Amino acid sequence: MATDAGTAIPRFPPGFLWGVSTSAHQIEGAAEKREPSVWDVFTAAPGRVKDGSTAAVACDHYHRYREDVALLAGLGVDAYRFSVSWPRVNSPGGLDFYDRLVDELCAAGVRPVPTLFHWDLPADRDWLDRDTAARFADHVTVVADRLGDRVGTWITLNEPAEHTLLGHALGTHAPGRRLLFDALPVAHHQLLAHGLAVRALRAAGADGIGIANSHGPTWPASRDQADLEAAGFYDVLLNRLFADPVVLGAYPEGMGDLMPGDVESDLKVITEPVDWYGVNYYAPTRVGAPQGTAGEFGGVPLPAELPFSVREIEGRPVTDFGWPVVPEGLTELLTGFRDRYGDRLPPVVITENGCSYDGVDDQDRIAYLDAHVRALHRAIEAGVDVRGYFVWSLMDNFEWAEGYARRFGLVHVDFETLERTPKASYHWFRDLLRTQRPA
Ligand code: GBH
Repeated sequence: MATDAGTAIPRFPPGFLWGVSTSAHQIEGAAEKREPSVWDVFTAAPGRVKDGSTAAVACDHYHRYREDVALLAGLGVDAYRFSVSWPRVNSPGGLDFYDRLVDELCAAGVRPVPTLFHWDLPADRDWLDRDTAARFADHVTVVADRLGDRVGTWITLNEPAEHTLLGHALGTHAPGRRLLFDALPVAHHQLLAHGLAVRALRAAGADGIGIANSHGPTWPASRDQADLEAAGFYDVLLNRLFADPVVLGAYPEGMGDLMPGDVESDLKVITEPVDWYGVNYYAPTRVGAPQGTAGEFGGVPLPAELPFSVREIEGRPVTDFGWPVVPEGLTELLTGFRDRYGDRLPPVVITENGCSYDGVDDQDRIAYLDAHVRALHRAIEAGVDVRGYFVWSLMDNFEWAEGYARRFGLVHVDFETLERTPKASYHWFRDLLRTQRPA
């Protein structure tokens, strides 16, 4: 795979931001010190998470954040993307934790990049309610007022597409609803929440605002009309439905009619200008017309009644999760974005990229990351304005419906002892960052 291995990774532009990502529910633990989230309710029911686990303790980052910030400092990253748990902020003293974390990061010379929603909605809220968008903006104001003196870079939402699809359309993530296309209001209300959050952050004096959307190229299964149409529809649902409203202030054709409320006036909020656009990239998806089975989305079986089917991408290595390794998909995605959105596309930051593999001597993860960093550089050479790259994830953590079985970390976590052990990929990334810095 890594055909360039051995030659040095090219130099990225000056000021390029190198970082790693995590999210609150996946690492913090200390569940007793926060209000419940939809994920606590979801994982309490049997059969929802593969290994039957919950995130009650997870990596116990809540108590071990100093050790984790030391790992970040040892890695030499410019920035750390974490998320602020809304249910924790709702609990007495909850915001104090993020206050301490931000202080620790600043003292270590690591830029804090908080995400204000990464799927752990307070258990008494619901994205089917329009009001949740306004309540989210209130939460954002509370956090910005407290952390804004030290935080200059903000992310409103993480992957509203996945939260809609997995949480509300297919039911394999919290809150576990299986609404299929009736889940679309969840997408609209999150996008509205994003726009209101941008306004709340500006009102609190913030700049450096972005969103982290999940994207990947859609590859038609063939040139047949039926496959092209099915792939086009999939691309609308997973990519354009979340990028077009933010970047262009419009839904893809036909989709606005399916959304609730005064969509035209909401779009003016949703397209409130951002300073940069975050892309989480894992793999492309090959899509064709419906057939007997609809295939899988990230390991989740899709219902056969969908108007498309996901096909296997053959001839590629796959990660432990079964996702194909396609680094050039990242170049293709970014040049495609530039071609589609032109001057309206804000500078791009890769807010997540990574893979699940077991083991501490994780040469396969090094090969994946090496190839994707090179693919990213090719997009920059092709003229795409990319300003940063964040690896998912700093450490192994609670991988949602997969529990602790999938390991994405640069740092290994023993979930019995909670001991952290840097993997080979941690040392590889540290060395890459050293060579990227001016001497
Ligand atoms: C992200 O989700 C989340 O933000 C993060 O919390 C999570 O831990 C991380 O990624 C790892 O899962 O089946 O080959 O077509 C990304 C989830 C990634 C799921 C791409 C679907 C399709 C791959 N998506 N995946 S494939």
